[in-house]
Amino acid sequence: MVHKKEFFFLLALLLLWLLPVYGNDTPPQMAVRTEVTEPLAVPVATCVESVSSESVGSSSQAIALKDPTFQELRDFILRDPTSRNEFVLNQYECRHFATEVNNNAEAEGLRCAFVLLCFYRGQHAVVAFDTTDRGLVYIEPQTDAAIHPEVGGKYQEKEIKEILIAW
Ligand SMILES: [Ca+2]
Repeated sequence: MVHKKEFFFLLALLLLWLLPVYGNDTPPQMAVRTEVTEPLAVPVATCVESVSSESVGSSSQAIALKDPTFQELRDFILRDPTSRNEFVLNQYECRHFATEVNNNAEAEGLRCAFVLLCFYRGQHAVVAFDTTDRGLVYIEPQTDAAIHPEVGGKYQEKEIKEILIAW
């Protein structure tokens, strides 16, 4: 009898000791799993949402803009008043001419690029259009002239190191 009692007592103790161990062991594992899956799921969902909403915005903008023919570019640039603005040092310079032509062209639905001709010292801002019949045409927005800048070539007597085009 004593042996049986002791046996059951020990068995009960053992069960009491084991149960909390198992009880404690499983929830942290589950908690770790949920912690791992949840952060993964959330950014993916956020990315999909933000990408789709951004692409809707940019694609609807892209539809509104078109590449001009050379004639359409010519008509626009001769009509555009930007080149009549006065160059004012440190106030209204090449980058302002280029920005204004870019914005005026796109307000009329013509896709226009802001272009930086980078020299070894300094830069010069112009614009460009990807014409449907003559390809990429660079325009000097201070004079409305079509120009032909090339890397390694010269513009206003400075060697062009790099041409950056932002559409
Ligand atoms: Ca643009």
